[in-house]
Amino acid sequence: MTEIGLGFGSNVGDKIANLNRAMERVFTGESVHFVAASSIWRTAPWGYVEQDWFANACAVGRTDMSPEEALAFTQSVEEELGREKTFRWGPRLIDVDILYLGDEKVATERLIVPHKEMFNRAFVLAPLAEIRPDLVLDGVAIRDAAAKVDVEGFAKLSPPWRPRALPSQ
Ligand code: PH2
Ligand code: MG
Ligand code: MG
Repeated sequence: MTEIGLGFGSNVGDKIANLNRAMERVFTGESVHFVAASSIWRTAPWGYVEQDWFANACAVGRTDMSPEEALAFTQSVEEELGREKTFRWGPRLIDVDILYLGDEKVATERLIVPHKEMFNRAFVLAPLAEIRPDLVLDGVAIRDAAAKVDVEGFAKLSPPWRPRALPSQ
């Protein structure tokens, strides 16, 4: 099994509930075993700024999925939650992005791993630095990358998602 890092975002509807539902869906079942989740953050919209603020979180788990399988899986979670197509960087009910998958390097039309833009995105780096500060991707530690980005308007909104306790026997 290798570690998978995932980024979650939502700026439509009940944003916090959407992130919690997505993490529930990702970590229930055999595909990805839960390791850790960040707090849920309020973040300023990036890219296309004329839209509502986002709720963002990151989580890590362990998986045997290939990059392509992981992409199909994250897309199925987005579909199940009711994501509809908008435009690039536009409003979305749920976005589940693969940030990294072990030390896999993928660059196809459909998928780039590690996530190409994550080092420019405070809404990924701030939550990821809570749970994986020492992780080094492309030669840069997440802690150092997170220290350099602008987190103006960011705030922690909600504690980390966690798996339900198993019912006691
Ligand atoms: N996602 C985008 C575009 N802009 N801004 C924030 N703050 N958070 C996001 O998750 C986000 C964004 C497209 O994926
Ligand atoms: Mg996406
Ligand atoms: Mg995204």
